[in-house]
Amino acid sequence: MPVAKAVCVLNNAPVKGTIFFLQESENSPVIVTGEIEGLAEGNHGFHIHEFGDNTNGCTSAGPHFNPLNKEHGGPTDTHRHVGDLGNVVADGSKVAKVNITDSIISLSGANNILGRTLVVHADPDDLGKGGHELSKSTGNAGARVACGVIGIAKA
Ligand SMILES: [Cu+2]
Ligand SMILES: [Zn+2]
Repeated sequence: MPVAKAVCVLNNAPVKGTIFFLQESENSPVIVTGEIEGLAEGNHGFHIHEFGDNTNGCTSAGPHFNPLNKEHGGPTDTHRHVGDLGNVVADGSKVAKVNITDSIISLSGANNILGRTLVVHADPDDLGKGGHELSKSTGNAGARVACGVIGIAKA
């Protein structure tokens, strides 16, 4: 597989941003970069959800992308959903700079995220460790404040 590139536009005022995905070859990690503005200062859950369906807003994206049927976790945990990318952190100017390298998501094969939805949440993802009834399914990250379908990027 040659270099694969994907892109996701988030646009749900005041939350706006563009996130890029780059994978050098089939078995390389995916490098996730970009910037999101309009977020309250602090941590915000950042996940790939199963469906690329926004017919009823971000709700239609369904649960976290979880082809291996595992419990929710943090990006470095063995037990995680494929879609679990942890948190992005917004600074005092409401901007989150994203720079994540992840070896579980892919732009091809069984863990392919193309055509699925990237979601940014209102609250921090507790990475499965918060002891809340939702910790092991969603990280208790709260409302979906912005989302977008991940598409093939122009080379
Ligand atoms: Cu999510
Ligand atoms: Zn999850």
